[in-house]
Amino acid sequence: MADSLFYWSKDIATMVHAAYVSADSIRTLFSDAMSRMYQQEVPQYGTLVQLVADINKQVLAREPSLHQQLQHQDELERLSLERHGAIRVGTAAELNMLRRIFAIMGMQPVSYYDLSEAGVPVHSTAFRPVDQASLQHNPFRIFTSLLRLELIEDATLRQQAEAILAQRDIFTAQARKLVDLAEAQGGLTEAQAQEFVAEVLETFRWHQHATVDRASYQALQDTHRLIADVVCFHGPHINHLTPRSLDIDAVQQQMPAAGISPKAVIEGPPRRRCPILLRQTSFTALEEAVLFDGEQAGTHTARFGEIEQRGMALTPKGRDLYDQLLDRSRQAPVQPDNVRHQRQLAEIFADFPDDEASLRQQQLGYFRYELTDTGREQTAQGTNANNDDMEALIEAGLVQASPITYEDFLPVSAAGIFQSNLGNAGHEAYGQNASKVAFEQALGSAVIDEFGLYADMQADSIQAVRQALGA
Ligand code: OOG
Ligand code: NI
Repeated sequence: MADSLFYWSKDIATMVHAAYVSADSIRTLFSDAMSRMYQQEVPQYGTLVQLVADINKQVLAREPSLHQQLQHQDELERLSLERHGAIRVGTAAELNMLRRIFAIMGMQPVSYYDLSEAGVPVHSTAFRPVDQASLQHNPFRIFTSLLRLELIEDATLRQQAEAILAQRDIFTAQARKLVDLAEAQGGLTEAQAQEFVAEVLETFRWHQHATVDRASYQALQDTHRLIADVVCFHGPHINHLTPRSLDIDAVQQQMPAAGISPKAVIEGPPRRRCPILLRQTSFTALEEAVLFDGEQAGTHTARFGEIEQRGMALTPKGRDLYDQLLDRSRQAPVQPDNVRHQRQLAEIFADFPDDEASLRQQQLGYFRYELTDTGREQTAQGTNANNDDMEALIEAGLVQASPITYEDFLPVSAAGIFQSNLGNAGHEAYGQNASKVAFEQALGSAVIDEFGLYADMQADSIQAVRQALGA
């Protein structure tokens, strides 16, 4: 009740100030600016974007039905644009401020990911739009990781890292002012939004100057390469951006010819008739010139490019099955290349139903239900279908169901992406270390449960169908 009152009053505030731009359009300003900056900073990423766009075009040309479907969903224009990026921060205060910044862009923290189990000393969330209209408008999200200094065993090094982090402010003074302003007045005007995005962009920019001397960098680097990346720079440089591919296998295969070196395998489920969850691949991080204290020249490896292909969101039951099969595949022999890895994966995933009817009837995936043209005609004529069983209505041709797209991330895949960029200097698991409570404390709010979001979307669509049918 208190919550709904709060939102209600905020809505009113935004209505009164019609001069404020929507959070959705601020997010688009931001994702466009990030894309421009990153292509400039990492030219190889620009090459990847071009390759993805070319292959997307080929796929659309050879699959007219997909072309039509994407056109119907208004997806063509944004097709090859970024879907997500990632950053890593060092302190609770940094994470907390990011939450406030992303909220202004309509991005909420969804899900908790523990990567310590995979030997990466971070835990993470994804800031993303949560409602259908905003996702449709621009689904851009940021996978955000918080370094867990408590996992550094060497106490001296841990204190040193803490001290270095305590000295930096990754936000500009003006960005802080504009966040306060946006919160106080309930929005930003067009000019304020432009300035806000320009100021926030500074946080994600690459800094060639490290904050430490070479020896300190090396000591942190030797503990874990990720720790050096988070601790030794002025800000949490965006470490990758990720456009959407319609044929990730083709991009993986064609990367070398475009002069890009892909990671060994595509993460996630295999190629399927009914795609599920998320498939990802990336090019390995580049070695870039940096200057340590005293202008000592050196290099640092952090930034890369990634692509993703999304499928349907799975229910907890579907996700359990996915996790089981993925586990089985991780126990199988490591394959020497992606083609053989994918073949093995496909064999193991033969146990995962691959037609929409089974996925629906076994409640493995989430679907959006709507009336068919026939269904709409019948309701227009006032015929009440006195059946509210969706499967029966589908059978009768009155209702159709389409998969709800998965908008989140996969911890095992994320760990695979991290690790492909940590070179040989991987780290063993930190043991069972998930600490959602500590993460939420740092964040300053709870993370939203992803399953709840999909379940609500499905339930809302069913409710709308029932209402239309007068059931
Ligand atoms: C984040 C890696 C995870 C994804 O797409 O799963 C990620 C990072 O390297 O900081 O972005
Ligand atoms: Ni990513």
